[in-house]
Amino acid sequence: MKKVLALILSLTMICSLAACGGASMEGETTPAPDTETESPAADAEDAEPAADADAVGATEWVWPSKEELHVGYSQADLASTWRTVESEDMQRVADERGYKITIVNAEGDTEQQLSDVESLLAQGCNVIVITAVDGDAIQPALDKCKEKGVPVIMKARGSNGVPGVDYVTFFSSDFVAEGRYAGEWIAKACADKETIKVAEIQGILGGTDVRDRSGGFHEVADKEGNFDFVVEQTANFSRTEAQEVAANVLQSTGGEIDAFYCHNDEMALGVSLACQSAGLKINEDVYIVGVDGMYETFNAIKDGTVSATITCTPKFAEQVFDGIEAGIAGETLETFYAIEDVPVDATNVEENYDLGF
Ligand code: GYE
Repeated sequence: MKKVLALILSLTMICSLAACGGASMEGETTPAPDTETESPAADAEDAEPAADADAVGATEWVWPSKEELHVGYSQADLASTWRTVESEDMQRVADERGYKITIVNAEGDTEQQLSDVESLLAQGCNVIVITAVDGDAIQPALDKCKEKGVPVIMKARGSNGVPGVDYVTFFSSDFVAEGRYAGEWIAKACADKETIKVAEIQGILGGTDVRDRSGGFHEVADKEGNFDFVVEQTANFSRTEAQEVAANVLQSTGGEIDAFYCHNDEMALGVSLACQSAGLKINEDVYIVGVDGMYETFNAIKDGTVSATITCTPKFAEQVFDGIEAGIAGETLETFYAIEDVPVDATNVEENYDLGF
């Protein structure tokens, strides 16, 4: 019970990395673990926002009353456990707090997502939450909401637009930090190697998660100076695709890979199968690092078939609804609320097991 409580508390610890002392949702925030990071995008090479709200002029958002609140949630896809849990969590919290919510699924299609947002507006949704398929392609949908002053909250896959202007705020893990954690874990595990041969298996291209998980990882690689990227390829967050990609990489390199960095756990589990079929011993011949913290991955870490993962919980609808309620109450929201992540490997999997999903 204590553990469960600790988990709930740790998941409730969110913070604006930009200004922990500034306007905030009362009682909900705590200092960020990495205060050097200003936004999830700030440290990725190409992630600088084009402008900021002060320069462009902040949008006047029209918040509904609590009684009239009708949230429209545009989910990017439901292709993974992560996304399914994310949507269920949004529905659950809306139900528990007695708010109306309409959830739509773009099935990974950017055009579909634009018409999804239009249809949510047409149905009278007065706060829109978006998990963007693509950080650029979502812009016309943001413009539609802006025209009406309908507040938009980005969730888990962001927008490349300007916070405060194109959308109100972004609730998410800090994907740059996740990439850094993965890079640091691999650098440490391979400390005895002159050159570290790395395969980076990426998620669905176009998402800010992929851009920043890659950006943070490459930041560490550049600093270390001995990462040799044998392959950088997408497997679309899919276990079966990752298994195929890894099988090909292992074949073409004769198994000469020191570490696979996978942008999610599904892919790490697929890569693990490919490595096992190729007769490689995980944690001896090759390291496999994922991101997400699925129970299945935690179990694989215990079995020694995955080396490590960085947690990235899909369950933070509570914080998103706290943000909506704060907006309704007239509070000024920060432009980014980070959900904390933890690197997990065989040394700390037991104590962090409850973070799984
Ligand atoms: O890591 C992955 C999912 O955007 C944070 O998308 C999310 C990622 C998550 O499909 O498993």
